[in-house]
Amino acid sequence: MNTRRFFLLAFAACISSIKANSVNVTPRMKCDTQLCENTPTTRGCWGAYDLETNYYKTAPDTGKTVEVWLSVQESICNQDGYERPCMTFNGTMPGPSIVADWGDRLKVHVTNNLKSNGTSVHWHGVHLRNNNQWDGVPGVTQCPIAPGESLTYDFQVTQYGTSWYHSHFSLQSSEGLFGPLIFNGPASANYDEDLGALFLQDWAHIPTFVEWEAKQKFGITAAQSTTLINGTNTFNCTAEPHENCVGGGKKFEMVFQQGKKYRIRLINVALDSQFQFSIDGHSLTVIANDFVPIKPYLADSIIVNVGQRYDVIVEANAPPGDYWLRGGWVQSCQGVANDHPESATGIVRYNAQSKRDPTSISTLTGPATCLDEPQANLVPYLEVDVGSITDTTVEDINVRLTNAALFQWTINSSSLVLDWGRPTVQQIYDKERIFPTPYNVVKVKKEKEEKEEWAVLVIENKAAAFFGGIAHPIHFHGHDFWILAQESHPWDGTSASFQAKNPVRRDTAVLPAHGYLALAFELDNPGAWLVHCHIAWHASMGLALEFVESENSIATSMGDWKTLDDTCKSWSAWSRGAPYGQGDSGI
Ligand SMILES: *[C@@H]1O[C@H](CO)[C@@H](O)[C@H](O)[C@H]1NC(C)=O
Ligand SMILES: *[C@@H]1O[C@H](CO)[C@@H](O)[C@H](O)[C@H]1NC(C)=O
Ligand SMILES: *[C@@H]1O[C@H](CO)[C@@H](O)[C@H](O)[C@H]1NC(C)=O
Ligand SMILES: *[C@@H]1O[C@H](CO)[C@@H](O)[C@H](O)[C@H]1NC(C)=O
Ligand SMILES: *[C@@H]1O[C@H](CO)[C@@H](O)[C@H](O)[C@H]1NC(C)=O
Ligand SMILES: [Cu+2]
Repeated sequence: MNTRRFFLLAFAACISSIKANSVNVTPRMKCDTQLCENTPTTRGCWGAYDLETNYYKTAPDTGKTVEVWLSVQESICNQDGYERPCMTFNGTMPGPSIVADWGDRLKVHVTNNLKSNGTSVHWHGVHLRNNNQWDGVPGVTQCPIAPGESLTYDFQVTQYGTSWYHSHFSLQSSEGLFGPLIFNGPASANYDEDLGALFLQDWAHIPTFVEWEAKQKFGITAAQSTTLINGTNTFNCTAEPHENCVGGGKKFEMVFQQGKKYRIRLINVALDSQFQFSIDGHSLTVIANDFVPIKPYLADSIIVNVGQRYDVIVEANAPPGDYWLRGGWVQSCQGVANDHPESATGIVRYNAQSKRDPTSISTLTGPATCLDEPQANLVPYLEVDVGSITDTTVEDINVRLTNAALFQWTINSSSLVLDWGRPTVQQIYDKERIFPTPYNVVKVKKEKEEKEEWAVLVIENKAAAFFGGIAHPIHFHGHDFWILAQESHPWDGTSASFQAKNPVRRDTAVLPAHGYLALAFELDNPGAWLVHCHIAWHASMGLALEFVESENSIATSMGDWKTLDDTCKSWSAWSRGAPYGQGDSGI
């Protein structure tokens, strides 16, 4: 594109963003300044916008719509040479990449082609400003999509960076229902090529719904069978023969060209595993955590907890050869050993024709405790301080056994259980003011509508020592959070430890064992937003709450009620004769 045409296009986009900004925020007037194109040497640029743009307050509107069709279906997966039934988007795991530009509108038509499960799709980390009904949580923002039915998710992309979409229906995402969700935008360091998503994943050789039966009874049992790197790996059938172990798995491979800088988007989509990512002989320049660009820092390896993303740049500056890429299990998070820790590898080659196994070695040691990357490293590029706090919620996490001797996680003694057929937003629309206790609803609202106000959630990890090794990756819907404190010791009940000046900001962070996590978020998005542990077993065992934010504004901020009703009617008709009942919290 020539410069003049680019200028005109960007200028038009800039003007239209002032008129038609659906984020309901003040657009940034940058139209008069020099426009700057995003190139390998100017990655901070984005036309009339850039890395300095406060994306919580303003966003481009490209006028462009990206439309995608997804089929949710039963499949047979052979990711590592071991065949098993699974569930996929369009027959592949990971599912198709969804890629849009910052400021695009995204329309995703989802059809449920499963025989015996409902489904829903969640856009992990996406704010969905004033668009709560597209958050994809059955029992909170919608009824499940019944088999044979379709639902169109439709929202504006106001953020940029790396994430994933996944089913939020029970344990389905661990059955294979996830895929890359990439929003192009500026970056805080330069690179030549974007290699896209790189998924870190654990994988069992039996269906998750079967495993679940045992998990509920015994709590912590063995880890998943193996790990996959971007959906693929090998498995040794000689060591564990089985008729389904048919072979054909292969290692993930990536080809580097000497001297080039590559952007890789790491995403942990595991059921319950934390990974340490590294590439032998190479260092990583970390440029973003979740959807938040950070001041670049250099690392030999990076710890990625479930639901988290890190964008890294790797320079191909090692002597040409073959190198192991590692996504090893963090044993201090696991509590139990994985049988094949050495197998969590892929290969980086400098010569695409090479077939050799690398001989490179790693001298890295795993961390002794289950934590996030050091807070001091994760400095947001766009500096935003926490504003005036008008609401504080304190919640204690614990674990208990039900009368049927099944494990449940609790938040202030209440374990989440949703009714898929009666989502929170529908109750709000029907003006029910009191929600069922197991919905774990916490109401938050502003004192003065016109003011900027913030809320705080302090989560204390009170689980007894027997379960005490366990940290929980806590994920927020509808918001980024600002980490006021993240400590491995009990909270003193005061704000003395809180850091409000441009603290770490993201949408998924670890609640340390025996410790606490204090999170601030701006009250700028009316809706029913789930907050939950992203370990799938724990979410199924009820480790979640819902913020009902600015309740009186929710109905008006969500235009389309007919779709919600239609989805619920179809679900209600189908579920009466459904072969299976709800076997967990619902999420
Ligand atoms: C997914 O499959 C449907 C048909 O089932 C097809 O129409 C659609 O284009 C596919 N989507 C993608 C992203 O490949
Ligand atoms: C979903 O389908 C699986 C079989 O694939 C079954 O085990 C599970 O019980 C079903 N869950 C619900 C709630 O329908
Ligand atoms: C990982 O697989 C996805 C397709 O699922 C692909 O788009 C992406 O480029 C792969 N990642 C890398 C780093 O090669
Ligand atoms: C697979 O397992 C068998 C039996 O334990 C062992 O002899 C063999 O070396 C293993 N193969 C590989 C490639 O690790
Ligand atoms: C949860 O329990 C703690 C400790 O008893 C209490 O201080 C807090 O107010 C409770 N939180 C809610 C939302 O009820
Ligand atoms: Cu958890």
